[in-house]
Amino acid sequence: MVQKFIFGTPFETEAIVSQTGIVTKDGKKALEDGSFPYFMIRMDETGKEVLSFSLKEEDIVFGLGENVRGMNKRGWHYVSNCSDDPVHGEDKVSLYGAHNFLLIKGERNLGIFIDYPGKLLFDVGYTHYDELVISLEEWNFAIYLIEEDSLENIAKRFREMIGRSYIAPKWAFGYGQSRWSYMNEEEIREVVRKHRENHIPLDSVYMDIDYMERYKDFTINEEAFPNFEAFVQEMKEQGIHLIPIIDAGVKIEEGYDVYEEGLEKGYFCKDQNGKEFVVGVWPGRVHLPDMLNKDARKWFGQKYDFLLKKGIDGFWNDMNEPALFYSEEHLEEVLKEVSAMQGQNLDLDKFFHLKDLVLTLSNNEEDYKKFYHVIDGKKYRHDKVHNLYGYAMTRAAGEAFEELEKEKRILMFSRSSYVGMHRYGGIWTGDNMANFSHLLLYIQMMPAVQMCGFLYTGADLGGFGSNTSEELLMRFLEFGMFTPLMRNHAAMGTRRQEAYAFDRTERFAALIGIRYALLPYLYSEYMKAVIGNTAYFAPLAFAYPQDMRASRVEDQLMLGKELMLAPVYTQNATGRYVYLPEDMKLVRMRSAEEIETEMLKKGDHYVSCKVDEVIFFVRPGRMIPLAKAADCVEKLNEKELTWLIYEDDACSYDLYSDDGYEKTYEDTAHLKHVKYSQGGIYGI
Ligand code: MIG
Repeated sequence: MVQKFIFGTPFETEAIVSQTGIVTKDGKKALEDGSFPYFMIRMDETGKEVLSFSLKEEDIVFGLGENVRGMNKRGWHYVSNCSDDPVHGEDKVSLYGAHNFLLIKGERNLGIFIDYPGKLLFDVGYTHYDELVISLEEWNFAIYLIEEDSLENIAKRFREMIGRSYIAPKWAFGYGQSRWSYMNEEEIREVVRKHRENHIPLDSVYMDIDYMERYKDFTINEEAFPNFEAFVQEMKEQGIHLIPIIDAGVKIEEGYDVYEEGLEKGYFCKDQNGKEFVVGVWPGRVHLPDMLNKDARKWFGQKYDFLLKKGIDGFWNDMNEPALFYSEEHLEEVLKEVSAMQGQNLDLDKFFHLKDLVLTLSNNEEDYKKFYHVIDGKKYRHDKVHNLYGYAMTRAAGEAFEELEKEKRILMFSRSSYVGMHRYGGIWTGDNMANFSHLLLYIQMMPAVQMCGFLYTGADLGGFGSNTSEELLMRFLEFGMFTPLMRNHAAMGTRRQEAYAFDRTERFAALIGIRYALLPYLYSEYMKAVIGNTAYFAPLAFAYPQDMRASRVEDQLMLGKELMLAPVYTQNATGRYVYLPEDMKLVRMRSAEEIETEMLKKGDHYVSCKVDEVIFFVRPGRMIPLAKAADCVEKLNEKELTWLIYEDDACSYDLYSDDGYEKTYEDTAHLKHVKYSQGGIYGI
């Protein structure tokens, strides 16, 4: 059962696309007549009304998508406020996304979704351990309460409400190499050559901001890429897809068509006086396209055609929180104050004031209140709808692709997001660092992000913002090989971290080869999860709700109905403790061919896992297909599969397979029921 309570006049975010079967009530009235369940309204310390939910000692709170801390969000507070913050410490409260979905496992399970595009606080037992507090800037929102017979079914019901998740092309399940920045064709050629020479599988190379002419969207630096179209083609012939980045801001420059058109049509965000708002990002001064305005969105989406026409079939959308290095207005203020300090004796107070002052330049809250959107003829101040910007940018692209590429799937993922964007693209988890703790964060984030419909996801493997190590990259890959997006990405200036950059290149080749062996299974699970609104990754509580120990496990997760993963995420480990909620078969892979298995009993085990091995567990009655490793997805032989089977009793698997480009997703011909019994495989 789903109940929707409306308070005030909510902004239509289009997060929810199916209202079927949802009982809608007026929130205020429901409060008065006592039909608003679970929550109380109380005043907070500042005298503001907040929603309060009382938590029992044993309640677990899952959800909140892309966020810091564990799978169980209890004991910390989180603010939905899409932020460009590259330091994902435990002390943070906001990352790049706003995913206002909670899933409470308690005496009665409950799903909660708050549809509200502005800033929103979730205090999940942080101020008071027994209270969940939800606090909004304005009381214009809808709250959905979802009750079903299991956690799994609540999550499924929510996914039905928010609509089918974006479907990536199959090649985008191959391994991708990225680095900010590969400066020109030659560098990219070399990356590809080194992968191929070392038999490290590779399907894509990402192009960061340096492919553009001075960071201008929808341009190509012709010195670095003199014949871009031919280069795209050359790469295709080697099985490589080039994936350019697109930034939110449009450079202010006379003669630059995107700027001039946007200006002429009035498609950029304006200040309160109706003048185009100026902020600084990569290209220097830019305007922000009003992605929330239908016409502007359509216009911006069509711009991707510039690259589609050159043979490009994938993109990543960046800086769309939107990130602001500075606003012209505030920069002026700061510069004035700073120059007034010249020649002064800066004592402690003055010096720190100067330091703090400069820090107020980027992503300043006040700046987000200085520009406006025009949506269906009405003006909205940006901060009121802030969390929708990345969503709208990706929607611009997604809607354009449907029109421009009717037959073909286009890869698209974004940094910033809100629930609803999952229909147009996936997400990557932004600027992590090369820390073991960020590997754990990644493991913990995946089920939460996927509950919100973002199935095509992954983190920067190896870590983005600092120097990685051979060991850390291997461990990252050993979990990353299970995530739909598997991309190695690093920041400019960091140690090189391509799979051939370390001593044990053959071991990297073998590990990445395992991804390709697993690919028929992973792709099948992804497609079934998208079509059936089921979980690809899930916390153990979904599969073993009665097992309180399993429900509280923070470093293992379920993949489909078949596997449990228990990645190693600590330095110098040669194994780890694993909790098995039931008997399982341990699988240890050293390469696509070197596979070792062992039957293990329910309970605790110490399982060895060397730095260059991957382990996972198969559940009773289940089996999964394996292919041979290949250089790229196109070369994967999906006709000759072998099967990894739980044990010698009857096992079965529903295998989804299609050509990976077409859009006939729901054609039942793609699904085969495969059975194992008495030594034989049937149904394939
Ligand atoms: O301010 O384009 O998260 O993946 O490499 C940094 C350069 C801008 C942030 C993205 C990162 C990308 C980088 N971008």
